Amino acid sequence: MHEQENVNEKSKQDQLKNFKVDDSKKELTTNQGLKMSEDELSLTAGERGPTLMEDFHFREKVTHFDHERIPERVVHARGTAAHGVFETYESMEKYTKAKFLSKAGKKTPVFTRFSTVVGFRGSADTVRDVRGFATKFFTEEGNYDLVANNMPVFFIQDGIKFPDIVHALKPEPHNEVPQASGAHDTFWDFVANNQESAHQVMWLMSPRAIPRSYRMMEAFGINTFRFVNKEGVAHFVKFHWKPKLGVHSLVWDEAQKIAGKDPDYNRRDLYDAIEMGNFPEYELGVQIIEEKDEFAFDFDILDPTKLWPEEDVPVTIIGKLTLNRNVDNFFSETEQVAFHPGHVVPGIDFSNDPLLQGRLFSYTDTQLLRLGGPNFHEIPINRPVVQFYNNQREGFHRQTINKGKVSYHKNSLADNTPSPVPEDKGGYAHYQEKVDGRKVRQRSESFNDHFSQAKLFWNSMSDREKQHIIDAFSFEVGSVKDITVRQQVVDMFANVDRDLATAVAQNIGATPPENANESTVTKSSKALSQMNTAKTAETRKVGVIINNGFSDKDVVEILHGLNAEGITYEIISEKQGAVTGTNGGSLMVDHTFSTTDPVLYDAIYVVGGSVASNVFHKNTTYYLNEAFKHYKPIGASNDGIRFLEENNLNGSIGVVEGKGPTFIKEFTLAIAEHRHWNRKVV
Ligand code: HDD
Repeated sequence: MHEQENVNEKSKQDQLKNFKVDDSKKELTTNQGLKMSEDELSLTAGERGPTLMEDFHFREKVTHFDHERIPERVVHARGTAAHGVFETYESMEKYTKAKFLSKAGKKTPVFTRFSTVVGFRGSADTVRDVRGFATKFFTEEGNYDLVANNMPVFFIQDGIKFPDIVHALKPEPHNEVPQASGAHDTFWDFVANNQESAHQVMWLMSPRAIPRSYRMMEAFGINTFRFVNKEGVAHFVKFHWKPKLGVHSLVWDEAQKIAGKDPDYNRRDLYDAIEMGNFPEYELGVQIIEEKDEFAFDFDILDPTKLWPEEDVPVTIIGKLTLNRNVDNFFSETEQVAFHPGHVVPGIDFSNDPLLQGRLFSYTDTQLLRLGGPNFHEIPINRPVVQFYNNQREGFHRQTINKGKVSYHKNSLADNTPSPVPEDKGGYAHYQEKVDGRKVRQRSESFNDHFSQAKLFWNSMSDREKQHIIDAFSFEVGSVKDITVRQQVVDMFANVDRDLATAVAQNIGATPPENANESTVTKSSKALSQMNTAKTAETRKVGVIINNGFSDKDVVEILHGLNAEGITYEIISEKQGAVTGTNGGSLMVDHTFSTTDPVLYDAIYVVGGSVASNVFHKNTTYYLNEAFKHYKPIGASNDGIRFLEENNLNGSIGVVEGKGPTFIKEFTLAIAEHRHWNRKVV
């Protein structure tokens, strides 16, 4: 355990080392440390007789197995996580006394868990859903958790409605259908009858809901927090994560297919990237509003269904998160990690955002059930890297052995310790916001505008994103069986945009809105469209389709060239083993056509080979057309070029052919583009 001044980026890993066990090459023992001579046969009365009660090894092994499941998270059950480091770019002392943000270059160990929200623990990664992005900073002042989502707003304004939205979104209770999907009656019935959800639903229908990778999504703390500095001056703050690789999404047809071909798609992507040394990076940004400007906006800054447009309140980048180490054990680390937006450090405080206030209760409460008692903070992944001292004792699975007979405050027997720490010595003291009011169950009128920002979002979308949103509404609401609910949804979104509602109505057999009270907002925000994001080919994955008799020299040069651009690739052919080139060079095959699929690649590169069987031909045609349909870059060289010609793809947008450095350069640019939306796809 470290004392405060020793905390550095390695502190968490050093701490975890003490708990790691390597069972390989060891002798088998029971949990009591007893070496066992047999592990496959239970103790029986005679070779064909019944098992004996005294078989402690059988009992221990099976009992442990019988108890191996814990409740999955009620939301965000499906997830994956990694360790990393957060580095502060510049001191934020002016705004916050949080020590981990107080010095340029300061490094803090972190653990980040990504998740989908609605699906069960075994559900597919690429469903249409919000994604969670929760980070635990192991700071010298204790754990700070930033529990964020990949959309900047929420469905509801008050924590008391969280059970309602989640019940409506989860599989329906009578038949537990559908899994990990909002495309059903109860969700849309909730939406139509809780119109504060309009803004987030627009985000949910957009490409943001099917990210290409956890490495390529933004995230947002959503709730308004406070920064408090040494002088006690507070500012309102919102947190943002901005991925270095830009924000990129799948297309819907692809996302659905991936859910079958590789349900672990996003999990695998993160794990593989980290194993390869392609460490995901995200910059932390903050939007800051002075307390005096609390009422300066045309929305309430405490309303979690509203974002603060970046054009009005710029995002200042203050540090960088790098994920650089996979977990050793999924259950011990990823499953047992327990986040809580109420885990704060001095200098970070709450606002009266009613959703945040609700969250502050829920997270500890849920861990008590999920992790089986009040000592979950002692589970290795959850421990702060500074020692904790207080008078809490006992409870299930207590690990620490607290010495002495005093476990109360105040006392004289232990000199009144552990002693509270004054604020100026680093003790947490809540910001002394002045509040007074009657006890009411009422919301301020300033929370009542549900459509202006939904319209701002719509206005900010490119044509491609708008079409995605129309298609998503048509699929989701079109899957609703109750036609009155469908109509209610159409009528509701006419308040956002009449053309949107009309297009959806036409697709789903509802009546186009007649007397729409369409929002009059004309403003747009560049920051909201993914079209304006960073573009790079780095870490993208190319499927290389190749067969025996390929042209070694050209192809090896190209593959090296792509690698040098940070692009990764997998060799796909008809059979496993090696493919051999005309000059005798060979490449190991990673996948046959049947063990992978074009939806699992960012781009396809066809090389072909002099030997092309019918099977090779048929599959190459499928791979090319599927990639083309999903707007992906396609490259071809040597024998591969004739496949382009056969499929009438040559000369199309985002289709590159040729050889040598020019081809490498052009193909890299095409890959960096992510998708070629201007392509004509029939
Ligand atoms: Fe929550 C988990 C993010 C509102 C109650 N939430 C959870 C996780 C994320 C978020 C990323 C997964 C953490 C992990 O990986 O273990 N939640 C959010 C955001 C919200 C939000 C960004 C809106 C600003 N949540 C919210 C409300 C409530 C909860 C309003 C309840 C009143 N959330 C929970 C929970 C979970 C949870 C039930 C389930 C598992 C857990 O906490 O540890 O307590």
